[in-house]
Amino acid sequence: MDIYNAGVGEELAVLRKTAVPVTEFNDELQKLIDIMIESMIENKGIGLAAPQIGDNRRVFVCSIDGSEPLVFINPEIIETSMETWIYEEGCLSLPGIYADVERPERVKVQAWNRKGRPFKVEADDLLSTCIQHELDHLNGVLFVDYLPEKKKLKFLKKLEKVNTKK
Ligand code: GNR
Ligand code: NI
Repeated sequence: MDIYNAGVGEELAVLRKTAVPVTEFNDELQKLIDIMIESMIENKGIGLAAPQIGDNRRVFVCSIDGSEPLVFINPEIIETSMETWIYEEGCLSLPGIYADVERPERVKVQAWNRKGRPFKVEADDLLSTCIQHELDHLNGVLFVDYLPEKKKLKFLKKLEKVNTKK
């Protein structure tokens, strides 16, 4: 499955949309989740959000260490730490672009799993960053949005250039 690229106009438009809550936990949702997990693994990502494969539902998957992926449906951050953590982020939708991003070090998230069961997780460091990065995707936010405007525009222009050459 191809990952949507922020350097392609129509794909960026999809990545910029706010995703909509899941209302039906049916077989079709299970298929979407399986495709997302496959795509994440195939592309060696530690997370993947549905808009990155062109689906507008509030779903993301995460596996920071190759263990059984966590599936988050309709996630909400219910607590964030005052302390922050800086990590050099990348994004499958922004290939070749990496930058330090400062985010809360710890988050508590409430979501539903693929069976439709509610759960809560407390995450820190890399898992916390990954969860926040993926939740941003569901709100149309990309990690470059946290950079100074000039730097952000430079990166987005670079991506556009790479993609018009193809
Ligand atoms: O694979 C990914 N690595 C990563 C590294 C630092 C911070 C966030 C991420 S998520 C990213 C996969 C992706 O684009 N998910 O949306
Ligand atoms: Ni991403």
